[in-house]
Amino acid sequence: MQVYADVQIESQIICPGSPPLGSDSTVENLLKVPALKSCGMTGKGVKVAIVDTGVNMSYLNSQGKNPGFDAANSWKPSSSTVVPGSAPVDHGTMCAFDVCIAAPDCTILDIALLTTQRSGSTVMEGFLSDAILAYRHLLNILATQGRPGENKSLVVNNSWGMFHPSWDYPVGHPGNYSDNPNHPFNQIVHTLERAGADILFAAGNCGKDCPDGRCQGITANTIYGANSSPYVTCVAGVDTTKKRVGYSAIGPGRLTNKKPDIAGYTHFSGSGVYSADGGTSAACPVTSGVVAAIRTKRPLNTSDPATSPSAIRSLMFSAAEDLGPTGYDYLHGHGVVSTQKMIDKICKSEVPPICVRYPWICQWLCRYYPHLCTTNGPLAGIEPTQETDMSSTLEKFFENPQHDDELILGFLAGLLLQKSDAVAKADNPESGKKKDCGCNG
Ligand SMILES: [Ca+2]
Repeated sequence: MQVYADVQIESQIICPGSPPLGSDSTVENLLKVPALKSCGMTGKGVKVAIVDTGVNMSYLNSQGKNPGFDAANSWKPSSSTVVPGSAPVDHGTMCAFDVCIAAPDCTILDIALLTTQRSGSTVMEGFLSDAILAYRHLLNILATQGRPGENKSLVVNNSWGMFHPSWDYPVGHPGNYSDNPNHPFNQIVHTLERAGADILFAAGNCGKDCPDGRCQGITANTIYGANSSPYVTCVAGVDTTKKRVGYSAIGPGRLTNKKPDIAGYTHFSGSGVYSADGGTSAACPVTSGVVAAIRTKRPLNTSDPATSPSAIRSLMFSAAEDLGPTGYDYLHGHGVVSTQKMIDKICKSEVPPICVRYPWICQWLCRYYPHLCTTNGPLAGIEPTQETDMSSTLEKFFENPQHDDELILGFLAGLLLQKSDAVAKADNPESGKKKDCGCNG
């Protein structure tokens, strides 16, 4: 019986090789993607760099994902033969697919760093030399003056990390990466964040319940180097029932204690690249997609601190749904990524409450006063009604005697505005022209 009970417990936790649990549609529902979309949070105009094995855009299209592709700003290491955007279907294509769950209209930059052939004295050394070049390239993109009105936001997805301390110089060695904030790659990560990029890293797959084989049994303090930088969002993994997957790395992190920061959904059937979009490798781009969706409405403006990467991180962390022990914990960070509070904060707060409750009142206002509904107007984002006859709307209004005072006042205000405008036009048909005061002969 004891053995049976153990098997039952084991079967409830997702491990490497477990079958997928749920699909990308499940994740779409969990992230309230339709609500994001109706608010215009689709990632449109937002660049998302997939720092990975390369992306295959036509495969993404065949899977129903049609993000933009920025070939000019894509990049590959000099030792690589991959063609950005046309890479063999692999890990990077899975990541791009998962970004598109919450940000279907984003623009993908293929940064094919993981195809590097460069070697060094340690597993990490040669790789990190190219990682620095990749990040320098991303810095140049942020430094380039965009067109007026262009969304300058850049989200950087990193579903990679080192698996074992033997891949690195020992802690204390001047070349050490894992614990050394002064390592040039850790430094450039900070520089890129200061320049305005939202950088996300996977927490890694060395969680103690069922670590990836490459962890070689090391499951404590496995969030190494940039994955644990204070300037990035470090993403743990939960399944589509919000249960932590057994391989998701547990904090604390090496460079900063409180890692991971947040959990993303993983181990679902999605891109079709593998049987499951798994690992913290999938949790990370799912979360990057949410950041890209936010950035549609909160584009980077380097002179506005409310749009800084740290402000976006705070927003994400405060909106997360707490899991496990109350408050921040080393298994889930602040909890699983959640969009509801962001939808409330970013979408609804931009619109007066009366318009949220009774959109048609404001749609009529926009019909008569389009200037109220332009980008900077108090009713920005509301589309004017296409109706020409208000009487049916009026009838509908009076058919319901249950209206509260707020609604009645709002409705009256709308009618009065319409009325006063009509009166002004009738009284002075020339009001649109410059008046002749007759005072200067
Ligand atoms: Ca918690």
